Amino acid sequence: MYTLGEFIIENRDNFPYSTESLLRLFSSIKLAAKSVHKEINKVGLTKNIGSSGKMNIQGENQQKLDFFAHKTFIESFKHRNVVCGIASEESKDIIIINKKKNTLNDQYIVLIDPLDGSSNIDVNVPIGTIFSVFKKNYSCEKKVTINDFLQKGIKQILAGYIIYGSSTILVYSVGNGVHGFTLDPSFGTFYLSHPYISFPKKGNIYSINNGNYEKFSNGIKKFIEFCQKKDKNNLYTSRYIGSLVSDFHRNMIHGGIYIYPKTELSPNGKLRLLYECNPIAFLTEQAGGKASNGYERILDIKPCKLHQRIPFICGPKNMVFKLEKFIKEYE
Ligand code: P6P
Repeated sequence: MYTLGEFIIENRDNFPYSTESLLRLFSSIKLAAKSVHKEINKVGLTKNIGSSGKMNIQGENQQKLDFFAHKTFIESFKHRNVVCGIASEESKDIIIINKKKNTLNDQYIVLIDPLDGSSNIDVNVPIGTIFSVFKKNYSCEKKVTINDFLQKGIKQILAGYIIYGSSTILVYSVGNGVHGFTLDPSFGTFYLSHPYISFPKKGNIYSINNGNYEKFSNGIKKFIEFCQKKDKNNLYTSRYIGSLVSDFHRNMIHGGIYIYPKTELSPNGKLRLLYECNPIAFLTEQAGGKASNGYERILDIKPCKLHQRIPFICGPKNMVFKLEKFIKEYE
């Protein structure tokens, strides 16, 4: 079985930048992921359960483990001399990492949701870390600025997530398919377990928070009605965990659409473009699917703010096309 490092080296011709820099990036990600995995697996026995008592930049109640994961990933990225700037859901502003002397020329920008779905921690529902990586936009010599973070999603060089569930799986793509690696905790090693993951041609799962039904636009309501139509050929089923990484991981493997649309109360939806939608959209397309805001491709959208929200739809092409058609017809 390939380890993650062996797989990267084996497939180095499919990565347009230096393999050493990619290995360094993953060395940070793996180290932090193992530390977060360890903490999550015993959270009921440690002081890390529950709320930190603080609100994050999003005005959401920050869980203690949110901050632990944020700190762990930031520290891990700081010590590999390949990341020059980080944006995190848990930090209002960008975090600039000053270049050290033995730094590789390649300098990367990382955007991260350290622990997505963290409100599920104390009820033992799977949660995840989502990461998105770009090359520093402007010349390496220039100081990192916010513009290095506001790049279109199509320019990501690496995107992925770690899902902390019945097993801990690191899923990523560098633009050559989507691959999953399962952590063997006894060795502390990630082994290739899901090579070339792709959406099944026909999906039958739809994931949306039906509690917001009355606040949805007509196009979304029509799609839900279509999925619920009383018809012997209607094979759709609703699955919604309320943890993006878990809902997406299941839908990518079993075949389903994930929808977090705008509502009357949240005209831009809830999910953040830079460190939730862009990386998941990148993986979606690499797995043969489609990701949009209902009108345009997520990866083509030019970000304007670090924490901007956007309506988000991702899944098998035929299901996303179907929903976009309802939106066009009934909006
Ligand atoms: P709601 C978690 O807070 C999150 O950002 C995603 O992981 C999840 O899919 C969504 O919000 C759930 O939001 O409004 O349905 O509870």
